[in-house]
Amino acid sequence: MLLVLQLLCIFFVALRSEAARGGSQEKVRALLDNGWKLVGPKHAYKLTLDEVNFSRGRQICQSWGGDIAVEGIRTSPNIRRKVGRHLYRGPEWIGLWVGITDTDVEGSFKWLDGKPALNSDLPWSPNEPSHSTGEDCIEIWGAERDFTLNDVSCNALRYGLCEKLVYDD
Ligand SMILES: *[C@@H]1O[C@H](CO)[C@@H](O)[C@H](O)[C@H]1NC(C)=O
Ligand SMILES: [Ca+2]
Repeated sequence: MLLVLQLLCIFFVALRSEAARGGSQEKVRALLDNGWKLVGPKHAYKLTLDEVNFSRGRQICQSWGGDIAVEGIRTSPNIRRKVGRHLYRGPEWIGLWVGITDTDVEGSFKWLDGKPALNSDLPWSPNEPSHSTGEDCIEIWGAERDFTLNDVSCNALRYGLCEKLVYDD
């Protein structure tokens, strides 16, 4: 009797996890069909179709159910490079908006979720940050510059790097 109960339990647990997996696979397929790319363990990425200013980029990413990239990029510099390789379009002076700004206090960079950007979060290009007047937003430059960072005016036109959490485990 006990054995039968145990077997039934195992059977139902297996069924449930199968259903959960099927559900998230459908979700992932829909994302991929919409041009999102899975990069790294948890997130999907997609660029805005046009070059836009930072706030417009955020609007577009949010309308797609994401935001300008923060969490996945913060996790590891290699994710930054992988995302760049998958999505960067060039030319080299047109980078990708990433979710770090120093709009509040000049020189004090923060992620969009309010966490301070550590030095290790800021692999600058040589001679950057230049802090020219109003360079409060950050772009990821292209392969030519090893996907390093540049501070630039938030009004500049760049591709928004949108990020969406896919696997929340
Ligand atoms: C950003 O661009 C949008 C439209 O492309 C424009 O309406 C808006 O004023 C711009 N924002 C800033 C802060 O320049
Ligand atoms: Ca700069």
